[in-house]
Amino acid sequence: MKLYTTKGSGNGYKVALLLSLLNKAHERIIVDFPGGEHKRKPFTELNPRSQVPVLEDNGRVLWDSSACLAYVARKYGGERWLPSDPGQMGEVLQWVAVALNEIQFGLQYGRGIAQGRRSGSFEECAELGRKGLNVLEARLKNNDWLALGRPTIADVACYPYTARAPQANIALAPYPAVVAWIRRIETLPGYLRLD
Ligand SMILES: N[C@@H](CCC(=O)N[C@@H](CS)C(=O)NCC(=O)O)C(=O)O
Repeated sequence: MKLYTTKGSGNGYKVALLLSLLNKAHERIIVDFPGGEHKRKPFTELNPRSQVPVLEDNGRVLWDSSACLAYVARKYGGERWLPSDPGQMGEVLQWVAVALNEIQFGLQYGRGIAQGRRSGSFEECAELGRKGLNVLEARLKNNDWLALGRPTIADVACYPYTARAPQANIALAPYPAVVAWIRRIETLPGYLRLD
């Protein structure tokens, strides 16, 4: 299995984290972003969106971290990380939706602006990011995990850019349940360090 990612990509990291939690060997290929490798062939033939992560497994190519997480969880994780029961699957995926909305367009994009890699309104991103953090905090106040009372791809998807919120100049101190959840994820067997 090959995971195409780049240095510092939280989305690539999510997939690497799940593979590590599952103790699943894979080859990590670093795409040269400064050199623009993701914007030209052959990479654009793997992902027409010119983004990492991309996963290649047994001749199948998948792009977008959520699709990669769902694939790895179902193919190699049994019922544990993304169950096949429709209600349980829905419960997990609603949190993956938070990762793809408030966390990506709020915390991830806000971090990009704060670090000078992206243009746009930092305040608008920060506002959206805080909205996401409030939703996580409300859930995690009374629950150790985002869904099903155990770690699932919901936690994996939401973790990296939430943990990196301080790098986006968004303090986590007002969200103590989120901070405790971050520490909980970091003690899972097979946890892969986030840079
Ligand atoms: N929704 C996508 C977002 C992927 C994404 O934003 N990837 C970034 C790296 S973390 C990227 O490749 N950016 C390059 C670009 O958009 O040109 C996912 O979850 O995979």
